[in-house]
Amino acid sequence: MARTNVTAPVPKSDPLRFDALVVGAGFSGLYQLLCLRDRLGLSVKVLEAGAGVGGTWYWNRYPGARCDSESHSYCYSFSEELWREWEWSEKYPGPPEIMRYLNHVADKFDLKRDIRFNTKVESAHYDEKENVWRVATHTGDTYTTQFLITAVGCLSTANVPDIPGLETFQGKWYHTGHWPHEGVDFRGKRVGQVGTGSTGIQAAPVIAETAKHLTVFQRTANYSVPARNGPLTAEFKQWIKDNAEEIRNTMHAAVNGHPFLLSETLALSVSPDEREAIYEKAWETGGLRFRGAFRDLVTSNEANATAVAFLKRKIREIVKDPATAEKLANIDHPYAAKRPPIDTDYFETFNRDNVDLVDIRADPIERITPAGIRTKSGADYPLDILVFATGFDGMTGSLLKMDIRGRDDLALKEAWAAGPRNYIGLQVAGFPNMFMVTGPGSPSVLCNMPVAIEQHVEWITDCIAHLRSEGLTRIEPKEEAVESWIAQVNAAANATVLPQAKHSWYLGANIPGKPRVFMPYAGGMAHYRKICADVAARNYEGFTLT
Ligand code: NA7
Repeated sequence: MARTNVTAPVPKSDPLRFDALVVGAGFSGLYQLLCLRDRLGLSVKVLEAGAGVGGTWYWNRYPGARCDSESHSYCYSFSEELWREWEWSEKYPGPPEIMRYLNHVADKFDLKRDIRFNTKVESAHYDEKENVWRVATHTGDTYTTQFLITAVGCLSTANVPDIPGLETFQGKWYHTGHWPHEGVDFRGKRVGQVGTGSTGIQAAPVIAETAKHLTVFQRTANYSVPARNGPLTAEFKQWIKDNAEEIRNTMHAAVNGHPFLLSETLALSVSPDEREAIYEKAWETGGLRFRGAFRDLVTSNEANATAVAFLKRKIREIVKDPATAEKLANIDHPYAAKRPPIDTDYFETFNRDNVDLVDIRADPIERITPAGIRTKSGADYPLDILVFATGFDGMTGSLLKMDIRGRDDLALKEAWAAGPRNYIGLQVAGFPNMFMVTGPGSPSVLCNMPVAIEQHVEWITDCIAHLRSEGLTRIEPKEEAVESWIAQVNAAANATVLPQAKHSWYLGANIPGKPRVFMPYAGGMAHYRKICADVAARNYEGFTLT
């Protein structure tokens, strides 16, 4: 990628005028700032709602929170020096360690001086006459910028369900995505947890350790594979340092950007006994590597059914009470069709005396009362603390929360009324010079995020460098290119089992009224990387450059 200065920064007569404005200071925003400021020499400002760097990790400090990518792959790979000097302590680090890493990166590259914290972007309007974006914040400032880059993350707008009576609840309630930084003391408390996605599956075992009683309210039963977390050995840490290139190449060749490749074996090409042995080994290895046990687990329903049978059997073996085991194993979707959680003692938690499971698909929550939760059957669950592990308005929520308007005052909300539409996941027709990092239409959440982020940030940086070196000032996609990309996104999804999970945030199904569209690009990160590189190599085919 381009690493030299191609233009001088604009004169700083207006302190709120920049070449590029980046929204968000998580993994994406930090690297985007570094690339545009230090490699291209642009004037750049990052606007961040939180009081510090970290993005999703800044907000998600709930009990049990951990990364589900292996730590040595959940980091930047652009700097050999950074790679060698940083040491992860565990296989799956939690927010404090990831925050330390991101602060280390921000300090090492002197990024914080160009980030304005505690600043929420409220609107971004394109001014066609001047070819600039005007970006207004909640503090009353209006910034002007040529390039607008949204680095807002895919899972940052918390979904607090609209359950009648919440305002009458006499206890305390929290959403895992906005966890108090000082923590929550569960000792002696009756806790209710709504939600059994990746977050709920991580939180329940830790809450149960100190709470007097925990009631888990489950709407959709979920698979989970043991994470098998643990400290990294000195030998492994050295191996990471010495094999940076190889690890990076593997991540770039892998379908999902993880540091391992899928098996070449098809699930039904081996005997039942062999298959069982492979699944047992994958279960022992744990983590997302389980998904790589066979090459066709997410592309063939028959192959997937073998994983489903294995994982449901594991639940029934672990959970001692047969009625609870049945509720937990009553899973309605193929394995990995929803983001597959990994856990530490999730199913084991239901063997504790202080933990109960309530199936709210069979007996839905009717309302929240001052004393707790009441279900349709009239059952009352008295609670002191209510934890919503109910996920996010994923992928589009944080973009649509801002009032983004492109050419002719077209609101992004309107342009996306029937679901997100863009070209190669990077740009929307009618919204010139606006780029999205890991937005819908790109592999994003189906991928180990830092790999997807580095690819997008570097592509955007190269694109802006190209525009400036060619004396061009504007780029936006052609409508027919968008149309063709949407067809490719749909075709890629339909070639997998992923759209078969009806209750999935990949489809927007968790948010009432949200259009049901499969949002991420499921054709694989390696393939996607090539598509983006080819588009750039063919002089930004599908875009109009002026
Ligand atoms: P998820 O995966 O969206 O899970 C949210 C959970 O909350 C899931 O079990 C939902 O059930 C449940 N939920 C959502 N709304 C309700 C209402 N109204 N009533 C009852 N239950 C509800 O979010 P997570 O935070 O766990 O994980 C998000 C990502 O973060 C994850 O994929 C990783 O990438 C990291 P449902 O399945 O919708 O029936």
